[in-house]
Amino acid sequence: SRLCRGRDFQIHRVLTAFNSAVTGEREILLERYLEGWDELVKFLESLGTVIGFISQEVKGKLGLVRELRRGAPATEEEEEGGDPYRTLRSMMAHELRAGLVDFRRQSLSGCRTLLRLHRALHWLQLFLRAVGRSSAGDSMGALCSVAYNQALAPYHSWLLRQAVGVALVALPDRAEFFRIVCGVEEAEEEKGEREREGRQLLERTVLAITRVYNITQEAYQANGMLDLP
Ligand code: 1Q0
Repeated sequence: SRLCRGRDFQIHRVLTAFNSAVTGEREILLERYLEGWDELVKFLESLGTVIGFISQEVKGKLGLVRELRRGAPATEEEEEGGDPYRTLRSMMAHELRAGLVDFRRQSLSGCRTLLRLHRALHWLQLFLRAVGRSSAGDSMGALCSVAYNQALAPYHSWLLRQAVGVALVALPDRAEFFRIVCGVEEAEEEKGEREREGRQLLERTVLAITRVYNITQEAYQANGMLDLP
């Protein structure tokens, strides 16, 4: 039912995960990064079957990175740090060293897989920022597709772009969106206050996501991996 939508989703868990994903040395801790996505998947799953192919896609990518992580023994050079998939940079170094990154063909590397999530995070950053600045009556579908066209559509086939267009009808409206962000059913007279809190939470989440996005972007750029097939 509509009231149950997003019940398990907690935006503050997204905020905590992405905030704690960044270390003092501007490293991205992969497990925290993936946990941020786990929480976003809960939101997606609450939107129902039309969106199902999107949450399946995200879960598939998350599962793949975790599988690589479980299967990767640290080489001698890496021994000290232990887990080569601990941070984004260590994953990149490890996969480059092990010859797992294919620059010409599609592969199953963590680098190319996480790049897909990274581009999706760009979409999310643009979308949530637009939601935070929206006013009553604005269409979430419209905000969503503006962000999609900018951040993700350039990487998607024509067919997929049509499917995404269809999926957008499953988006909650603005009021419900803020209800999900705030986590509780509000009384009519508390709506203004709730929305103010919701906006603040959104703003902080956008900041956390932006920081993670920028650091990740730098790492991909530094390794010439922004176009990995
Ligand atoms: C709010 C939900 C609307 C989401 C609309 C955004 C469009 C997403 C399009 C996803 C298409 C998935 C189908 C598969 C695509 C792959 O071909 C593609 C490339 O991978 P590959 O292996 O073929 O090279 N994969 C991707 O591009 C990954 C894309 C994943 C998109 C995930 C976006 C979902 C974000 C969800 C978080 C929503 C939470 C918002 C609310 C939080 C605050 C209340």
